[in-house]
Formats: sequence, C-alpha cells, structure tokens
Amino acid sequence: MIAMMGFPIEEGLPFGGGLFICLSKEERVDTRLSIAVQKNGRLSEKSLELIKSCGIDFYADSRVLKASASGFPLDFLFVRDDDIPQYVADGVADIGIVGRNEYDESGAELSVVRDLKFASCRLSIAVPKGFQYTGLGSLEGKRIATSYPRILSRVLKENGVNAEPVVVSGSVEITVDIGIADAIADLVSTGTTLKMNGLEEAECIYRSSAIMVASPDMADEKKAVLSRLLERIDAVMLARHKKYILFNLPSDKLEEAARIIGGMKSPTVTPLMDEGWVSVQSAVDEDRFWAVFEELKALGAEGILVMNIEKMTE
Ligand code: PRT
Ligand code: ZN
Repeated sequence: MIAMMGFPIEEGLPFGGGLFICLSKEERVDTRLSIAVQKNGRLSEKSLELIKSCGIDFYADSRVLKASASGFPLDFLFVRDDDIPQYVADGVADIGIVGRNEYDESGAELSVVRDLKFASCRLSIAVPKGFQYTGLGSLEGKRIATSYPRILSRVLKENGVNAEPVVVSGSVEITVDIGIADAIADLVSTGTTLKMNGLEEAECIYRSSAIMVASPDMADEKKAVLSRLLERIDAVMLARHKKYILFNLPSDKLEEAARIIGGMKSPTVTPLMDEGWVSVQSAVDEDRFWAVFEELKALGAEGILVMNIEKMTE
C-alpha cells in the first residue's frame, strides 16, 4: 500500500487533490476492496447492517448497482445472490456475502473467510402426507424437485441412494401437487411454507447461513484491507453475543460472583464508599445471561445494570 505519514493514499484525508495526480487511476482503484452483496432479498439488509456496524459509511440506494464507502477503501456491487460466487471467482468482486447453500451449489472454489451466522436455514427433504418416509433410502427411484441439485446429489450419493433430481428454479413446493416430483429438497426456516403446501419436513440434509467468501488470489494490498475489515467484523460479532453487567456486591461474596460470571478474565472490581461493598463489572455471554443474572441476585447483588456492547475484542 502506498502511504505517507501513516495515512493510506486511498483514504486521501490529509492531502489536497494535487497528490492524487501522481497516481494512475488503476493504482488507486487497485487498493480498494470490492464486495458483492445481494441487491434485494433475505441477505441484503443484514449484510449492509453488519458493514455499517463496522463503522463503514456508504450510501446505498436500491436502484443503484454500485456504491463506494467513504473513510474505508471498500466498493460495493449490488447483485443477485446466485451470481455472487461466480463474480468473486471471476475477479469482478474481491469478496462477497452469500448463503453457504448458494456457494456450495455454485461449485466455485473460493476461500470461506467467515461464517456470519445470519440468514440461517436448512435444506430439507419434504414429502406429501401419506408418504412413508423412514430415511433417505425411502427416496430410492423417486423424483425429487430442488433448486440445489449439486448439494442434493452429493447427499444422495454419500448415502448410496439412486433418485432423480428434478431441477426447478423456484416454487419448489408446488412440484409434488402438480405431479412433476414425488418429494422435494428445499430451504426451510420456519416450516410454514411447507405446511401451507401440504408437505411435511422429513429430514434436514444440509445447514446454511450467510458466509463471507473471498477470492483466493488477491493482491497483498487488498488482503491487508480484508484483514482490517475482518478484524472489525469479529469485534462486532463478538460484542453481539455478550452483555455488559455492572452490580454492587458485599465484598465477601466476590469469589462466588466471579465463579458465576465465569468464562472471562477476572471481572473489574472497584471499592465502594460503603465499607464491605464493591462494584463489579464484566462481560457475560448472552446465552448464559439470565442464569447469571438470577444467581447474582440470589447471592445478594444489588443495583444490577445491563448494557449492550457495541464492539469488543477478546
Ligand atoms: O433475487 P435473488 O436471487 O438475489 O434472491 P433469492 O430470491 O434467490 O434469495 P432469497 O433472498 O430468498 O434468499 C437468500 C438466501 O437467504 C438463501 O440463499 C439462503 O441462504 C437464505 N435463506 C434463509 C433463505 C431462507 N432462510 C428461506 N426461508 N432462502 C430462502 N428461503 C425460502 C425457501 O426457499 C422457501 O420458499 O423461504 C421459504 C421457506 O421459508 P419458511 O420460513 O416458510 O420455512
Ligand atoms: Zn437467488
């Protein structure tokens, strides 16, 4: 990366326009990382929200296909999710946020740099009422409609089942009713769509969530930008799974309280004016939060204050 006085040129903050004249357009563009994000759909909002939480400002309008961040060398490309793996593989974008299902189905060979843990869903076999499903073997010789033939075929092969995938690009749920399939393999999150179409979820064969993929051959300058981005994403994701808790406690209960909080390095302890009392603060895993809260209360903790954490590092 070309830098002067510690400021990367592409952010260009402390300099006038004159300095940019020294650089060709390609040199400047090359140090910016481009990210492909779904334009409109289940991944769009959370993908953009995650990047905004990383302190990266940009203006995204659903009518435009491109945008640039200010203050961070990141350019956006808003596209259909199906196209994201190929765009990254072809170098149209350096990284992308896509469902693991789309990535695996595409067959592209990219680096999966993070599981972002949103848009979770499962690919399940669903059958009509009355279908005697006792396992994948029940699908032997059957027609299975799906938009994910690659993943389905892999699972069937691994389980030694010979069945015929019927590839459809949408409305998979109606294929049994209209007689072109005996069962389906489709994405499920709540299961409502299956029920509404008279189908029963028989077995989950694959799990997915949003992932960040990256081109395996990126210039070192871009790799450095990606590391900065991932560092911010990790801080945001870690903070989302923690709560910050503050409370007052009789000092003789401190050891017990530390055991209840667990999982962290020693909590911060400050003496109070009131002799024999201390103020304690610590981060707590969100999934253990209520158990910790109740146990601390039972121990004699008072004035318990709970806060969301915006960003944190381990
Ligand atoms: O236009 P574009 O091609 O970009 O979008 P798309 O319509 O192909 O994708 P989109 O926005 O529907 O989904 C994007 C990604 O979200 C998927 O690739 C998955 O990784 C993830 N995801 C999470 C889901 C679901 N949950 C989901 N429930 N994708 C689709 N569904 C559909 C499913 O196909 C079925 O029709 O929702 C229906 C089932 O939902 P439930 O809640 O009734 O079970
Ligand atoms: Zn799609």
